[in-house]
Amino acid sequence: MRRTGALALLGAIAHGSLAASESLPRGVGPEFVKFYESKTTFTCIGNPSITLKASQVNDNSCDCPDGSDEPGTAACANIDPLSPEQPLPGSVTGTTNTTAALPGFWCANAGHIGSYLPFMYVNDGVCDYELCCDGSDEYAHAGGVRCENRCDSIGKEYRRLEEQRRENKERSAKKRRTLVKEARELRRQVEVKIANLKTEVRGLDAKKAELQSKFEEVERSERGKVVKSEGQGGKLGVLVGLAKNRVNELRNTLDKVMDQRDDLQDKVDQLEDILTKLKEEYNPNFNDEGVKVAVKAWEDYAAGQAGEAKGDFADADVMEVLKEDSETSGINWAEFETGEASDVDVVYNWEAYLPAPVRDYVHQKLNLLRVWAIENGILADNPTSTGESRLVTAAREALDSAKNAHAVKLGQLEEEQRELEKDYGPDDVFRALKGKCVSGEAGEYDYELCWFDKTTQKSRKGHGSTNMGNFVRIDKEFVDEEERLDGKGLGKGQRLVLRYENGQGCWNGPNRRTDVYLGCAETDEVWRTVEAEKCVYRMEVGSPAACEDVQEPGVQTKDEL
Ligand code: MAN
Repeated sequence: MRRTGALALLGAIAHGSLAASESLPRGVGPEFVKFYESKTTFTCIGNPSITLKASQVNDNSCDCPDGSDEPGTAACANIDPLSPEQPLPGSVTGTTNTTAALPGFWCANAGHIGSYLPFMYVNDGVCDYELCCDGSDEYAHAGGVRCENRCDSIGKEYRRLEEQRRENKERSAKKRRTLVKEARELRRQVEVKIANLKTEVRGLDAKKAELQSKFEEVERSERGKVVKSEGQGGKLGVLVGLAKNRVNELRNTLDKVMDQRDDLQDKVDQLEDILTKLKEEYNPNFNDEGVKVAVKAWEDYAAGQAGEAKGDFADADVMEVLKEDSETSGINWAEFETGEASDVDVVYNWEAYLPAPVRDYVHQKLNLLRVWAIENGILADNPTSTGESRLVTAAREALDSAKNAHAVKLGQLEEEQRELEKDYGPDDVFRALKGKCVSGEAGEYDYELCWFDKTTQKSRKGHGSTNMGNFVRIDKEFVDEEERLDGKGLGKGQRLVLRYENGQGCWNGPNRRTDVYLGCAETDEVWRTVEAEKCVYRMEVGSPAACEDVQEPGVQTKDEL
């Protein structure tokens, strides 16, 4: 079996190629026929100054520096591009340091596909069916080898596989067309969303502007009103303010009295301890009248204390009284401070009883008058920062919420616009895959690719999962890999590569990243994942989205009709 790499280098020539005719020297490929037509002489292809006799062609002696006089033997094999590095040590002819004019020995392979075989394999005693199914490379039967022509069966199998590949390609292309259709619909939906959001944003723009001018107008017109301060709001409001202050004062005083009481109790306890000790430790035999009187007095005091009912109020009750007033304890002052119209509000509210057009007119006129009075120093202006009227507050809050709603919608609009402009590959096809994931196992891990989101490594031993990168962009790269029989490979050519970067940090290294190479397949599938270098992963993934559309030119699909 020969090096399969030779396949790539030689390249197959199309079906139905011109087979070397009887009169042509052996091994001449169709595109070189013109150099070998003369019956008398031969001119070296790469060295036209050298002309040989026709009999020197294929005489098993390398006469042309480019090897073109030996298209059908291995005599010039050492200048074959697949030969070892040149010039070979000890090369006698000195012709080895040249470029070969011919790509190899031409096997016509009738019934299959003609191809070139490296000269060094001509008559080497091995049948090279991979490239030379007709066995013509072993025409000299070196070592008694006879290579039968197998082109019929090899060609048949090849065509069967080709047909299978073509059908697969067609099915994949069909799936791709479906994906493109889905992507188009998704794009349309985003466009509709954008249009709607634009309308909403315009509406909110207008509303914001309207509320802005309303707020400014209200603020201007309210400047003339009596402004609230704590406890205002008519007589009741004033009373509430005073009562709240008074209660706070009493609470503070009670707090201080409780502290004093606790200090005094400590002192009493200390004195009682001293007297108890005196009673227990004095010597009654010393007839000290003063001590005896003191002890007797202490005993009377102690007896009286024991009989006395404790008139103490419970400390818990006092603590309850000392607690700050709030919604849940004491008095909820807020109930009295808000919700009640001020005397001034009442005056203003009389307008509400007027018919609407009159009310607006009167309100406007009065306000204008009031503003005029303020502006001309007749009425006092009231700083809004300390006591904003409820009307102004309401107008400001309405404006703020319109501003917020506007900002939120604008954010959504910008996000959708970004989404629309995102690169989803040729024909926008990958838009249809967004949000979907596909996974496959390798070694001790499951590897998951979430399209346009992230790649993840999941331990099958239950050690959790690791982010291997977040999607950044689509690139293209040229790959050159052998075709695989199961079709699950990248093959050769320009391939789309999805870059996922900035994943979880690698111990003592950079953040993990993944290059996702895409190949054409009928279904989404992770073919293989390898850790090319530490924490740098390479995934090979098949997807119909990565296929070329093999639709014949001029043939319209049902969708397009
Ligand atoms: C984990 C896995 C490996 C990686 C090492 C780096 O074991 O994510 O793929 O090489 O961490 O420490």
